[in-house]
Amino acid sequence: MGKSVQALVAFGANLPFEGESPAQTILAASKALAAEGLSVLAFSPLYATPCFPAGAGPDYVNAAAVLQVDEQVDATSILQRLHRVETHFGRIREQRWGMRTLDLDLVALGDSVLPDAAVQDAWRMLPPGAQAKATPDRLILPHPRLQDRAFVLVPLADVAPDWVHPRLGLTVRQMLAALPTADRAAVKPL
Ligand code: PH2
Ligand code: MG
Ligand code: MG
Repeated sequence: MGKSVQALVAFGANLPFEGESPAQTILAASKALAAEGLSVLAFSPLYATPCFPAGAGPDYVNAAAVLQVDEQVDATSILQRLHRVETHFGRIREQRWGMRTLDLDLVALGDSVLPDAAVQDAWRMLPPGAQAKATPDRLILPHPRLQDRAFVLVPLADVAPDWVHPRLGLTVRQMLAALPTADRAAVKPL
């Protein structure tokens, strides 16, 4: 393997799958990544988090991982592998922000900005009202909502506190500190 980069992956689940709890599914999924050629460098503790948007379903279990991937491997290929693992753990409907047995989100790949800075900026700065309506039809990296979500940043701070957002110039630790205290406090170790 040549040079490698770190992929940051957010794990989420709020429905049981074949009798397994969301927490069990997330732990099993973290082990299943190896079969897709994705090696896990660090895996966070599990957290219980309130569903976003509030009232849209059961509370979630969330976690985060740092994967080591060869720099030759492109983001689309990583995404396909993550989707295969989701399918393996019963992910069926793709209703946006809907309930799910397993959600694996590629939130960042090294310091890549995809498809380009202007498009990442536009999606990141979308006003809240528009966020609920518009869905990007291609992969945007870093994930446009990364900086807003305590359920992503709290676990990410356990495994990649010093990763720097390539557009904001802020570390995970700094983005987390910028969130409302109540958002952070609502993310509880499981
Ligand atoms: N994922 C969503 C929608 N809402 N809420 C929490 N707490 N955690 C999630 O991972 C999550 C969510 C869409 O992927
Ligand atoms: Mg998600
Ligand atoms: Mg997803």
